[in-house]
Amino acid sequence: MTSLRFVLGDHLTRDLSSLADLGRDDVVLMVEVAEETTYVRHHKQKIALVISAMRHFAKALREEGARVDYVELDAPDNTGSFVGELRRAVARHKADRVIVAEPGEWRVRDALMQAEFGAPLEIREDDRFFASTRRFAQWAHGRASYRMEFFYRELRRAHGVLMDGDQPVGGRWNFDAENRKPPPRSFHPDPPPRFKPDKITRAVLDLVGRRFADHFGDLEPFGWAVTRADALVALDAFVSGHLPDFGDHQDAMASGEPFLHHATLSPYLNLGLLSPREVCAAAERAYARGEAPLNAVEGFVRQILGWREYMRGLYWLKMPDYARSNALAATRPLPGFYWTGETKLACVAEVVGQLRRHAYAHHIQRLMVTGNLALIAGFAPAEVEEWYLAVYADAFDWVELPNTHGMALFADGGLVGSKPYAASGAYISRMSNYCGACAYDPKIKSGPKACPFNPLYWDFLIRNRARLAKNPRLAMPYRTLAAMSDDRLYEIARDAKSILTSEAFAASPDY
Ligand code: FAD
Ligand code: DLZ
Ligand code: SF4
Repeated sequence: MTSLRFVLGDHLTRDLSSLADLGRDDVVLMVEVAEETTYVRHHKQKIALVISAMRHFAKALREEGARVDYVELDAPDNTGSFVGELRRAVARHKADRVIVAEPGEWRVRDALMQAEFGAPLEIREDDRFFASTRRFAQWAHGRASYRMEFFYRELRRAHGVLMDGDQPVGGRWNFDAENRKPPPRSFHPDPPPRFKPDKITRAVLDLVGRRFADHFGDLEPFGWAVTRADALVALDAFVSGHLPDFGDHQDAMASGEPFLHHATLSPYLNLGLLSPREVCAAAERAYARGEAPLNAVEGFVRQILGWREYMRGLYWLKMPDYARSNALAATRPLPGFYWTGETKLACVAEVVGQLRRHAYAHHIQRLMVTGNLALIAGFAPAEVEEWYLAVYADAFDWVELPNTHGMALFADGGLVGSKPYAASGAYISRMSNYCGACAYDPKIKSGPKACPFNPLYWDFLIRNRARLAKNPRLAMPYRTLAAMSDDRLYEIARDAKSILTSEAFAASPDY
């Protein structure tokens, strides 16, 4: 009996369910395929990260004695798709079954389930998460709304994370209110560790440079960890160097400082090089030893045990219809500057420039700069989502989609968030130092010098009045709007129209 253990590029974990009972006659199949590298035009560093991590994982399996069949992108007979490569491999090894852990994307799971390979397919639960998709569905069943906070509390209780008996450590579940401080005047935390490319990574960098030269972003310098050992070094560096300060300035942004006290561990978690359990356990240990305060540790655990699990549960509960919803009927094409970074909006230029260099931006940059602009300007969700999926090293559909579609764009009509994260320039000005170097002024409300976020914010509320005015969390801005003079309303409409129809906001034909 030979079973083919199919390991996907984001399943790089030795204790994966599909590898748990790996037998001597079994073959582990890993494939680099054109379809995955080009279904969106991924950042060059993301392709290099995934492929190099795959090659290192295959090497580690071989060193352990496993039979590994690894198909490289340039292999002459490579069919370019998961289904094509599975068919070839079943025939090559005369396999009598194929075993795979649940793919992370609906697209891939659907393709595998629809296809014939010449052997039956067994899909096993991806048990690297705290909660199975079934558990989330049970929790969601019969609820009128799915609030992350309640799912998070349930998981903390179930897994005993930051618990004191049946009560939360410190007597509170949530320390968010302490985690919203603006950036201090001088804010230059150490950047995360970078790892020198070895021979395997160098070969991958050559491959990516050759085949994906027209994709977004700089390929080098490339400093991501591509092995579990190096990802563990990154985890240690975060826990000792940044976790203590993680909470206080979690929402702050600073020019020239992409990482601040954020973990930059999401690519490693999403690829499987680190497990969410070990990352949360490391944070809890730091708290127990008195090395990090509770607001920081709870804030960090909330991101992983809370948001990450919740987003995955919601994705699998609602797909595939979820991706097609467009609750605010947003249809404008994405402007070319999301790709080029060439814009007078200093905050957007900063984030896109940083993405080009690092394939990384932190949560508030994603939500309140590029996400907020896309929301209030009304860019089409599918185009915005393609952008987020392409430009981030950590982007995989199951986590990118609910964050973009739900949290940032409110395209799901309020499943993820109870109100849209729409904000004027005042928010960005308070939480960053970007505005000082901008051609616009966040304090000016109308006219050519006004920060574009200002008229667009009010125009968004006016455009969506019928959909949003009854939302109790938006009562205050709608009251402000109701008290505005006709002249002020005219200015808002005039300025928003002039921004949205300007050449600067046109879609780029190159993308
Ligand atoms: P930290 O701020 O240090 O947080 C620690 C960890 O918590 C992260 O590594 C991540 O695993 C987890 N986490 C934090 N927030 C979230 C969240 N909202 N959802 C899921 N996990 C979370 N995250 C991705 O992993 N992939 C994506 O493609 C992705 N796309 C996003 C798109 C938008 C529009 C928004 C608003 C958020 C998106 N996020 C995504 C969530 C979050 O921004 C990133 O996980 C985080 O910025 C990664 O950087 P970090 O490791 O430094 O995170
Ligand atoms: C993102 C990605 C890329 C760029 N390339 C590959 C690949 O060549 N082979 C592979 O197995 N996986 C790759 N991936 C990750 C897949 O897209 C990911 O496994 C699916 O999105 C399912 O979650
Ligand atoms: Fe961004 Fe407006 Fe500030 Fe310029 S003034 S950096 S556009 S928020």
